[in-house]
Amino acid sequence: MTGIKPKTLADFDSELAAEHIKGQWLIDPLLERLAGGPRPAGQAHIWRWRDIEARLDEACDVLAEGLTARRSLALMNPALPGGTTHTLTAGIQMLNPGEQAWAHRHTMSAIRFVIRGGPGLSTVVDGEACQMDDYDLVLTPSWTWHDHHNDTTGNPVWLDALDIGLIMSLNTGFYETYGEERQALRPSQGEYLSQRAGLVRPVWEQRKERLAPFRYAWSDVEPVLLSMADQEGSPYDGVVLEYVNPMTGGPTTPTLSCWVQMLRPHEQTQSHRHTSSSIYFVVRGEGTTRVGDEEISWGQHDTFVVPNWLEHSFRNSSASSEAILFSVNDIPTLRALGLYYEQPETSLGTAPWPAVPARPGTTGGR
Ligand code: GTQ
Ligand code: FE2
Repeated sequence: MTGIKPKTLADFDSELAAEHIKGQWLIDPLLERLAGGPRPAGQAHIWRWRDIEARLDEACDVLAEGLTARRSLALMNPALPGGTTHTLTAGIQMLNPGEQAWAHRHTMSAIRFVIRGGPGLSTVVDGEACQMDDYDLVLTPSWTWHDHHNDTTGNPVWLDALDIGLIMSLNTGFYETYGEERQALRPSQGEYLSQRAGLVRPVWEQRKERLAPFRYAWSDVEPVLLSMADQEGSPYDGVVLEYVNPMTGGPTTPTLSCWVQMLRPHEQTQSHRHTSSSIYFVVRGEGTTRVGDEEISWGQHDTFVVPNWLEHSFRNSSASSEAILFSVNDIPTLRALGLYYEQPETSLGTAPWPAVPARPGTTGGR
C-alpha cells in the first residue's frame, strides 16, 4: 500500500448518493416493512346515518346552490391523510328542492347508491337521464359527463363512491367542466343503454365497453337477492351478489365492483381478510361487523369502512329479519394486476393462490 486509505463502503455510498444512485444493500432494510405482508391502510370506522343526515340538512342551509362542486360530505378515514380507504372515497350527497349539480367529468369512476330518491331525481350520464329511485345504483364511469337533477320538492340523498386514492396514486387525474349547467339529452332517451347492452348493437359505433353508464334498479336486484335466501351463499358474506356490467359481463367499472349481500336472521359469517378494501352501506337491518380487534354495530343507512388486509366477519343481530348491505370495493383493480390475495382461502371462484403465510419467515438473516 502506498498510504492511500482504501475507500470505505460509507464513502462509496455517499459518492453514489451524489450521483442519485443507491446500492440495494441500503434499500434492503426497507424490505423489512414487507415482513408479515401488507399493513392495513387506515382503520375501521362507522358514520351514523342520524349524524350524517343532520350535517347534510345544515349543509343545505349554509352552502349556496349553483356551485360546480357538490354538496357531498366525504367520509374521511381517521387513520389516513385522505379518503375512506387508500383507494376509495365515499361521500353522502344531498340536493335542495329544484336544485341541480353542474355537469362535469373526471377520470375518477363513481357509483351512486340512492338513499332517498324517487321520480324527479336523476343523474344524466353522457346524455342519458338515469332515474334514481330508492336503492337504485347509477354508474358514472371514468370520463363520462354527469349532472344531478332534483325536480322534486324534497331533499334527496345518495351515497357517492369514487376511486380517488387509486387515480391520484397513478397520477392520472383529469377534470373538466361542461360549460353549461346541464348537458344536452340524447334524442332518444332509454335507448342508449339497450342499444349498447342488449342483444344487438350499432356496428358503426366503436364499442364503448369501458364507458357504459348504467342504472341498476333496486326493483330488479332485490327480488333476486331475496329469492336466494335458501342458498348456501358465501361463508364470508352470506348471500352476496356482484352487480354485473352487461357490456363486459365483468364488474361495474374496471376499477370498482359493487356488491349487495343478505345476512339471514342470526347469520354469523366466518372471518377472512383480503388485499381489497370495502365501503359498506346498510340498506336495512341491524348487526355487527368484527374488523380486527374492533366490533362495529350498525343499523339502517349507516356507512362503515373495512380497510385492506384486516380480518372481518359479519353477524345479523335479528332473529327474525334479514339484513341487507350494499358495498363497493376495489377488487377489479387488484385482480387486473394479479394482486388480489385472500386468507384463509380464495372465495371468489378463481384459481386458488399459493397459500399466503400468516408470518413469512425472514430470509437472509441480517
Ligand atoms: O357527484 O360528481 O362526492 O365529482 C365527489 C366528486 C361527488 C359528483 C363526490 C364528484 C361527485
Ligand atoms: Fe363528479
